[in-house]
Amino acid sequence: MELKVYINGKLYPKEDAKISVFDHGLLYGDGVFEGIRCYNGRMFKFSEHIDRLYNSARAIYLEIPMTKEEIKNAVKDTLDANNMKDSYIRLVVTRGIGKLGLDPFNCSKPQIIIITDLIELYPRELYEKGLDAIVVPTIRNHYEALNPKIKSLNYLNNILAKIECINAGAAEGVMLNKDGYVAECTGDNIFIVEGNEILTPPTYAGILVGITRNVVIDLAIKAGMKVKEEQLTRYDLYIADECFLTGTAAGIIPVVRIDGRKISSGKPGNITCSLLEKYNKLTKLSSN
Ligand code: PXG
Repeated sequence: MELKVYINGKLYPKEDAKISVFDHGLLYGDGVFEGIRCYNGRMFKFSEHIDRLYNSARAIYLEIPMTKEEIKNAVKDTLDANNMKDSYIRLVVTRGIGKLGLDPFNCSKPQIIIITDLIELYPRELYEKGLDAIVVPTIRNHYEALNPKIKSLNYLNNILAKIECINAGAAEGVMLNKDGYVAECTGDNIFIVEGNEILTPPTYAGILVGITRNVVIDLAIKAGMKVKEEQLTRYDLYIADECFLTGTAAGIIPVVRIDGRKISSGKPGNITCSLLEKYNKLTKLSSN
């Protein structure tokens, strides 16, 4: 069956799902998005993703012409139309069609796009073996320039970092912030383990406040583990006992090497594996 894509209330076959070349989403990266998972017919942290979408939109002065409930129903209808139980959902809101020129106020109406497809960010075996990361030269956007809390269509900052890590032969790139502290990876948040403490950069480090990050913090606290949001340096990464990344597409993935230095024994750590197991259980049981 051919994939159907939702655009502004209608479903189109994949080949006919098109947006104008005058859409400011294309011309200027002017818009916002979410990546959401549906596991076995159950939406995972749906409200959290929808809330973040609306917050991103508000931050860029974009009014989404649908209620949160309407958007949720549109996502469910698109999944049904595609007969999909396990899916990666890409929900995009663009500024809409306008004239050439930056002015967003001449754009007619935001375009709402829902793609329900599959995504595999990292090969399966990396979940068992762990991945190699490097600290990339490109720093994360300054939060007073384009706040990383906004999940905008402007991903060049992260794409440049991705190019740098791929060129260096690494699977992921750790991005520092303007002060030289660890921020996050190109499409994932970062955690380290030191002794019995789990550490992750605070939101004021200038990061996307990942929904998976929040889920993992909750899981760890519930399991009686100690979690701290703390500014981290490259040194902290190098001497960590364990390291892992979190994100909607990746889930939890272990990191075993950073800038050529082995993390501990070079194998995924016990705390990482235990959190990964808890996370997998939770996604299997997830509901709204
Ligand atoms: N940081 C950045 C910069 C991200 O883009 C995360 C952290 C993790 O956030 P969540 O809420 O997913 O735990 C992200 C997530 C895509 C795609 O379509 C993008 C993300 C996740 C999945 C797919 O390219 N970004």
